Amino acid sequence: MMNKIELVFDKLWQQYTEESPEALKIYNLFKENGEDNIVNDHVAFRTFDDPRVDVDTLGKFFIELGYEEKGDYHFPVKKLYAKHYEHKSDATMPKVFISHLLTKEFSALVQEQAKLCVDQIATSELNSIELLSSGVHWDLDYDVYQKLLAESEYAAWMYVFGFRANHFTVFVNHLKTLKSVEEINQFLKAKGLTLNSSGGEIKGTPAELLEQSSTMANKVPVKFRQGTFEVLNSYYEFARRYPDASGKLYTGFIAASADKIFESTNVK
Ligand code: OOG
Ligand code: NI
Repeated sequence: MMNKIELVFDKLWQQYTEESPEALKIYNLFKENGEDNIVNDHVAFRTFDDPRVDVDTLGKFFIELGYEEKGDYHFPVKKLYAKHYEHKSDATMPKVFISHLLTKEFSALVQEQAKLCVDQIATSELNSIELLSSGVHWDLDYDVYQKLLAESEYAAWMYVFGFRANHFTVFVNHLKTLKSVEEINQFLKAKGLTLNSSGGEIKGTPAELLEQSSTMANKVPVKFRQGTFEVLNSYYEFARRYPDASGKLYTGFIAASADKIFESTNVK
């Protein structure tokens, strides 16, 4: 029997793998390679800074499930802010990384669009954890998408995909056959997959206690008012953690690395 939290993550995983089939393909490649215990390091969400849906508002759903706030992160160039959450007592539960777009630092168009999007969400949906996998609540317009894209890749992604897990992350420490991020990267490239190479294929170092890599998001067809267009959807991430001086595995995130991981959904 799955508990409440497991049910929430299971639903998010089903949605993620349906909407991002490449993640499921990689998961299955790992299984075929002998990995029978693929553990998630973290699950990431994106949102707008509108107080009805911002980081703290989504974070509250996890706090109600026994999570607590741990670290926060600033991304001044991308104009994003994020927090990470960890389960208070069950270390096997994935960490949660939630970021939001600082809409006020963008044009009136971005601010108005973000507000229009959130205005479409019913109050009952705003108050339910189901919001996390509720997708878009608004009609998609390709011109709006392109205008948002011109200002922020993140804003455009959020407009097209809305509320869902942006990505799941394999916890490399728990793998048996692929023991390092480097080995995973070689494995994926040999299978013809494309990695995010912004800032190098491996983000972070053992000295920083966290190494990460990710695939580039793959394109999926999306229906807009004007017709169907291909849009970059989502990626899969791999994280290896190292123990700190006290011997405890580092559980935080590195803003400089995360900054590059965000670019896994970049069009350009
Ligand atoms: C999140 C990017 C950052 C990490 O693990 O550093 C991240 C996103 O693309 O929404 O996931
Ligand atoms: Ni991540």
